[in-house]
Amino acid sequence: MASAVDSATEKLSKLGIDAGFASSAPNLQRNLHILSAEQIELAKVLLETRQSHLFEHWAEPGVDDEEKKAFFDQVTRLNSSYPGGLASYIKIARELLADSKAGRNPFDGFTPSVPKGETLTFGDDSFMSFEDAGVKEVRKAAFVLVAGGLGERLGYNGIKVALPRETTTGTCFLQHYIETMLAFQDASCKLAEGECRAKIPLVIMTSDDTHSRTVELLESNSYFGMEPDQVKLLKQEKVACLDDNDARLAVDPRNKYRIQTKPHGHGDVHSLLYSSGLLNEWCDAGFRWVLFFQDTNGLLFNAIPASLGVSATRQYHVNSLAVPRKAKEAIGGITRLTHADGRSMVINVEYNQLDPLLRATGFPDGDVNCETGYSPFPGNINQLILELGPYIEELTKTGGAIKEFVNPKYKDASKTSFKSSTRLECMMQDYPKTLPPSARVGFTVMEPWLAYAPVKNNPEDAAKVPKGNPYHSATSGEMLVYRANSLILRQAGVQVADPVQQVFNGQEIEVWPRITWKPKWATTFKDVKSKVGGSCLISQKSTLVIKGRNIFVKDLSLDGALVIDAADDKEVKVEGSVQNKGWILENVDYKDASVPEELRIRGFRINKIEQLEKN
Ligand code: UGB
Repeated sequence: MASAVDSATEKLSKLGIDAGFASSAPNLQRNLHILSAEQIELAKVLLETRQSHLFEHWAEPGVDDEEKKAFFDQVTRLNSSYPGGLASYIKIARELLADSKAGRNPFDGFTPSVPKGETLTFGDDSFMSFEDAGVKEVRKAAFVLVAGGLGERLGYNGIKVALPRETTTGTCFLQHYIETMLAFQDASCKLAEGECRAKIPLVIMTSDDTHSRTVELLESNSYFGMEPDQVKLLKQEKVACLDDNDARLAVDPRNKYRIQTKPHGHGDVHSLLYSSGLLNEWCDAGFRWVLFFQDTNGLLFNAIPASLGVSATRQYHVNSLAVPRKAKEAIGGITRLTHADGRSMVINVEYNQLDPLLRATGFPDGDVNCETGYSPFPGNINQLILELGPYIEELTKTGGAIKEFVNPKYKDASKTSFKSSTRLECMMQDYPKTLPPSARVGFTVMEPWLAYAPVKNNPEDAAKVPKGNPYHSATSGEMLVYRANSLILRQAGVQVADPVQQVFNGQEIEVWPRITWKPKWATTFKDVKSKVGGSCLISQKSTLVIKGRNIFVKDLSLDGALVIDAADDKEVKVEGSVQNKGWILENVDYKDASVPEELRIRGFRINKIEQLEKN
């Protein structure tokens, strides 16, 4: 024992730490000699921040020593992955918890108003010229997918990016995203002067919940055609849970030698990008934009060329993509907030905060639709386009730290204890909160049918969505892809039949012809227009799958299923009349466990009865 005490005393004196520092935690004091110098320093941080309870149940030296070391491994990770370390996390938590207890509104002093942005109408001249500008720029863009969320609201057991975007071809979200980026890369390079070897980088932010399955999905599919070095994964760490208003770190109920942790939110993406060094690498390689997007919006890339064109033309440092929002829809509202002292910013107000903010600032009805049938505040779809230079400049000041919030569920009105532990959270769209007034912050509003079809709600919750509001379910996620493609073809002159109404998993929805195409066939409206012509007709029960690059559809009359594929260097003309029994949608119940989960959550599966397949 004497030698253990000597070894601890020696380490402490080397560290310049007073031997009495651990007297408030006798169980820790007895174990000091098994810890390394770094671990002792972290122990000191914990005691200084009043966390001695973490050691109350520590056993005598010799018992559970490996667990004690593992505890400090975890503390090391929690400390190094948070800007400013654990001491900073605990300090901020105390401040935010005190504000929350006092009922202080984070928007105190601010009045909301409806901001002005760029509103685009699909297919008109201005849309087309923004698309042209966007395609030129996109080879200078890096894409960042935040995919660390578990998708608790959806309740799906796999990772969300592996879900089929639509089940006609079974292409999963990640495949569709990557193939679209590769199509952008090709189209943009063709417009470059001289030789262009641009490779659009893709970063995927994962978490412990999604990391290994994302790696597996990429590796088992040869990165869906991207070069492996084009794709980088950055894993976010969870943050420590808090048990009370004094920010006492919560002991994990499953292991007394661990701190309980929970996700910190998608806002982590900024500090991870900053610390990875990628931003400077991109800057040195001539990249100009960073585009952020989420895991399951099958229509998001329809909006990218035109909105990137808006960013480039309007010289926006920040451009948030938005769609008209239905009151109470679970998407944030883009709002101008003006402070009594004159400060003003355009920022997302999250869906759970918009109604109370409006009620507190002279709008007694809160979050309601106006005469247009929509909320006057555009809905944030969380696709952000940031200009790289100003982004690096800002992160150099902040280290990528994003203003956090805390949302404790109190046991009662005294607000002294929580129902369960809480933690700090942050959102990527809060990035503009720290920007100086000179920053050019704008937003672009697109039509919802074109740009937004997220998969977030499980069938039961989707069926309860107020009538007229979007379901945000696997059912709507797929059906809206067919609707968007049908409407795009209609605008290009194809006679696409009207949809029929059908009910799947309790959700009444329009069923359009199941039309899909590979991104290499078309990523802009100009592409689509150049590849369809004459007098084409597609009936409601039809399925059309276009897989090749140079496929020209002319004078086609389709009533059934047609699948066309062609090598990239071949030109193919599709014309004439195709009629067959086609592919039929059959209802399945979401509770029917005999059906694979991916299908069950949609409420239908496709019975491929008869088709014409041309290769
Ligand atoms: N995500 C992470 O990568 N890490 C995390 O810790 C958490 C999430 P949700 P929600 O679509 O329009 C957002 O849970 O609550 C990823 C915006 O905040 O789907 O629906 C996750 O994998 C809201 O303003 O977010 O709200 C996913 O890709 C609104 O715009 C993404 O973050 C809404 O999305 C979003 O996670 C929207």
